Amino acid sequence: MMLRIVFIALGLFLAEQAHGQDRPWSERLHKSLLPLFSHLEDGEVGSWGIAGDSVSLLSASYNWQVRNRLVESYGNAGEGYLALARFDGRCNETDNGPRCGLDMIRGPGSTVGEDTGIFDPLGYATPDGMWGLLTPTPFPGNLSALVYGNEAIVHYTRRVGGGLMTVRLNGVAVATVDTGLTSGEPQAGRLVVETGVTDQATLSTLKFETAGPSPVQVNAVEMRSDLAGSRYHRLARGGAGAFMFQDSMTAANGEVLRSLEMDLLIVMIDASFGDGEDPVYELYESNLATLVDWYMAQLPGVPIIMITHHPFRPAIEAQADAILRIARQRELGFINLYDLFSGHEEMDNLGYLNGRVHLSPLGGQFFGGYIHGLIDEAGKQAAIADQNRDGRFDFFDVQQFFNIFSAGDYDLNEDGITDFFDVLTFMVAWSSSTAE
Ligand SMILES: [Ca+2]
Ligand SMILES: [Ca+2]
Repeated sequence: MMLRIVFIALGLFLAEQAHGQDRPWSERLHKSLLPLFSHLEDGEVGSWGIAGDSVSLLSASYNWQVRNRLVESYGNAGEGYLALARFDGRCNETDNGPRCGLDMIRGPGSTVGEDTGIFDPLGYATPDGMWGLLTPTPFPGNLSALVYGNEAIVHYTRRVGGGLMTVRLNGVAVATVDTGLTSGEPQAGRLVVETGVTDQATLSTLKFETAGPSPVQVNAVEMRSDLAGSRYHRLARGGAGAFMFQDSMTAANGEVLRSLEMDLLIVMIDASFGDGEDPVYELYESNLATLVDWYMAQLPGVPIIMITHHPFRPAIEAQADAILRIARQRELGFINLYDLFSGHEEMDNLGYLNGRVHLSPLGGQFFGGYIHGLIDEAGKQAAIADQNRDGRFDFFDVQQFFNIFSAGDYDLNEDGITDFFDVLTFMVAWSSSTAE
């Protein structure tokens, strides 16, 4: 009886926290974060990605800050999926990531795709429109990538006209791959290379070479470690809007995305070409809904959190409303960055912007810290609430908690003793998780 009263009181307390404004700060985060944080809290690999635009691409931005904080808390399970396209692997003092991984040495006969703008035909075969291409003349085309991790997964495209490729690890040939198909649409190819490295500080060199008269398309390297912790996949493309991303809706890209074994996909995509006229962007909502429905169909069981942009231009407000509607209709997670500031001027005065749109390193710190704070709190609560790890929050979790608690030692709040505050920690987590 006593417990029931406490639960009801907690429910009322939490209801009081609901926001007065039209757009909430966030919604359904607990449910969305349960798979990721169950894995992280249980000492396993938590794999997650962000499908975004330039705000989720650049080195100074929020995404690397979220990645850094999760790695700091839970460990580094590898640097994840990173395209070979125009990325110089910078990691100086003002850049947050992605460490120095995937620095490229481009040999003769190598071309890489743009990291911004409309997807080109080679880019249709990748989730972010980015690619590398090796052509056999005038020399055997080659390109090297410096990678971290004990496992490097080479993502390439199999297509009609694709040629043979030799893959070298630190100079030694480890595989020859046939990237050709006799007919049909391009397919996803995936080669797993064990690097022999056991830490996350040693770089290995992967070299891709044409081994015949035909070109080879290599798109990205996915870096994995066998350590527990966070593994972040960058799936963003500069300037790409909801309509432009629809070029990535292919069977091959669905396969690539599934192979990343994500526990969470974050979607944060602006309006751009094909979404209508600025500032109305009348096609944005339906285009984004189409894309999100495709992600949901391709990634069954993978939660999605939709995030609005910071208010760098007036059109972001209508987008924030559209994103909220899409998230609610599909019971997805939602985070609202739009209402944090009054607009460009306020953020600029705080030093959070780098030009008109993008985040400065300070802005990256702020927004990364803010998003991490939200997901860390909700994710940890979700992992506590789902005591029996069946992916649901219900009374069986309460039962499980009290079974373990009454057996004597259950220091949930990690203060060294088992007492009523551990009960409270559980109840707050459970109430917050079930309240969504
Ligand atoms: Ca449960
Ligand atoms: Ca305790």
